[in-house]
Amino acid sequence: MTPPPTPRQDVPHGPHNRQGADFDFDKARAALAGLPGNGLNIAHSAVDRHAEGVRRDHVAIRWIGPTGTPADLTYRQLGESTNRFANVLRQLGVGSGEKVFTLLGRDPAQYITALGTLKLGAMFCPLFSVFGPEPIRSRMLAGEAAVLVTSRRQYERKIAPMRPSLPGLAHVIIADDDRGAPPSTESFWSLLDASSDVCPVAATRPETPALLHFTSGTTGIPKGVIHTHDAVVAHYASAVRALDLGPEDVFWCTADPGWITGTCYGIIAPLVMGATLLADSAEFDAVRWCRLLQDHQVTVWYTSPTAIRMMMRLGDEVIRGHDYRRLRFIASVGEPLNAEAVTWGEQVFGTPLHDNWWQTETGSIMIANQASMQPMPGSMGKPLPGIEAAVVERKRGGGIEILDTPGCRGELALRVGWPSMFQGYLNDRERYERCFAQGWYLSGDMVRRDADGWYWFVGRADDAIKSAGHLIGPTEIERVLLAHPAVADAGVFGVPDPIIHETVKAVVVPKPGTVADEALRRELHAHARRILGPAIAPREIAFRDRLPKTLSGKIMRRLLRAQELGLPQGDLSSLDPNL
Ligand code: 6R9
Repeated sequence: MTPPPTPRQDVPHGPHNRQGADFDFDKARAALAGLPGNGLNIAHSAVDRHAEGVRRDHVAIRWIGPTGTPADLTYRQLGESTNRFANVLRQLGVGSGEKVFTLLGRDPAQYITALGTLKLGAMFCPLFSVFGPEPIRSRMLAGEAAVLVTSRRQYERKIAPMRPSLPGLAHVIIADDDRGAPPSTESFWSLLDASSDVCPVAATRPETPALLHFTSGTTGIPKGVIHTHDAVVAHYASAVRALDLGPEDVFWCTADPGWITGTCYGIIAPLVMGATLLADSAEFDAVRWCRLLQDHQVTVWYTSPTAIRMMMRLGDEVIRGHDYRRLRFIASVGEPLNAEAVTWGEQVFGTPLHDNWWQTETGSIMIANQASMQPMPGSMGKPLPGIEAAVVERKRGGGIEILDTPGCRGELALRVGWPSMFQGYLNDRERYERCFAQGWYLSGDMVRRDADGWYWFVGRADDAIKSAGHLIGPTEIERVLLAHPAVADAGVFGVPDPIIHETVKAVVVPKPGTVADEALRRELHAHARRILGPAIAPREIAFRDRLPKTLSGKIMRRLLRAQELGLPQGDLSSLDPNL
């Protein structure tokens, strides 16, 4: 068994919210101040503050490599490596505001790239490494990627063939460069070794753009969500209030940094806190995860309902056979967490699960079963201090009505003005503006608020699919199916799943003269997996003669879904009767 990173005082089991119940945005902002001219920089808050202070020899990142061997990086070492990477970017001619992409997973280079990029004042944009070539290409094009840091395998399989179609991509840097970098690429660790470990942090302001994360809605184009350096104030405050995180914790956020959770809470929040973050390079494996919780003496764990339900399925004996005495707080996000999972967590881990709710657009946790509250199984919780939430109804002629009766149901809205509110959608001002009404941000999620103020998730207002935490836009998948020569039309929607919340189903209309048989189905599965990657490709494909469409020609995915699942069909007034 590996010893814990640094000797710690014993922490009591269960939440204790050491920073006090009154820790809010103002206190977090005051604690992070220190750059000249009221500047604010995420990398300064997360790294330099500690690298130059009393926590410099504390372990910042404990990385578990593919062989299971841990490697530790102290705050001082992280400070030096991120200085070096910022200098590398500067030498490559990358200017502030340019975008540095990663396609990496949980690799030390991911953390160094993220924080080095922010230190320089450039924008960090991580992509899911499970994405297939097309989602990667469309995002890099939309985001005008100047630099990509990736692995040799990802480069050879996905990037090299598409590189001619990405003329703006000036530099590709290979992180696992022990065999040297392939032609037209550079090697991460060699570049790092050759540059200085001294680098002043860029004079960014709270409103300077810092992060670009792509997310999906109903329509085809993935939305590039922009967050500023000010988001760090909310990462910090929410980590105290919703995750009960403190500097002596060993914190494990299991999310991939390609997902906003993996960046904000898998990188930024624990480092801002001065805690130790655990980074596991491997994918989900229930038994190995139990061992990691035990061996690395994880105290706070932030994971997904899908992972919890996959563990539940294995049976209590397997999960119970480990020592979780250090584990005192568990939280989850991304999909609804069913009440059974909350109770199960308490039985096997000795501490309940705390569900919380937020979105790529909100940039940090908004609604939570907070550390100071007894969790309410099945509910997403209550708004964090400084966050004003409401249940609203959109009115026909525009505008909203705020509902306030006990048990009201409607769209979840948040009062504009919290520090991590997104600054815009990349190149889409109009879409951004459509998210707001009368000083409220409209989330697109339907909720219910009970008489005691607890929020309960009802469903999404759009057609986006949530599958194992991935938010998937149906059009992105339909477009890929339509690119197949045998396909005339395609409609994609989510099918409820007890473990991963939803799976992706596609209904395909074959071209006239095409035989809709098992061979075609297999071919379409292979086609979608090759282009989209297995995480978002449809799991099920069905054939039909036609798809239900609106009078304006849009696929009625809701109706298609109802028909396929045998559910009530709802309002059919906009259905084209000729189809
Ligand atoms: C952080 C993240 C956001 C969407 C959101 C909602 C769903 C997130 C949830 C939840 C029920 C919860 N969602 N947390 N649904 N209960 N606790 O997930 O960001 O990928 O942008 O997804 O996920 O539908 O609108 P993102």
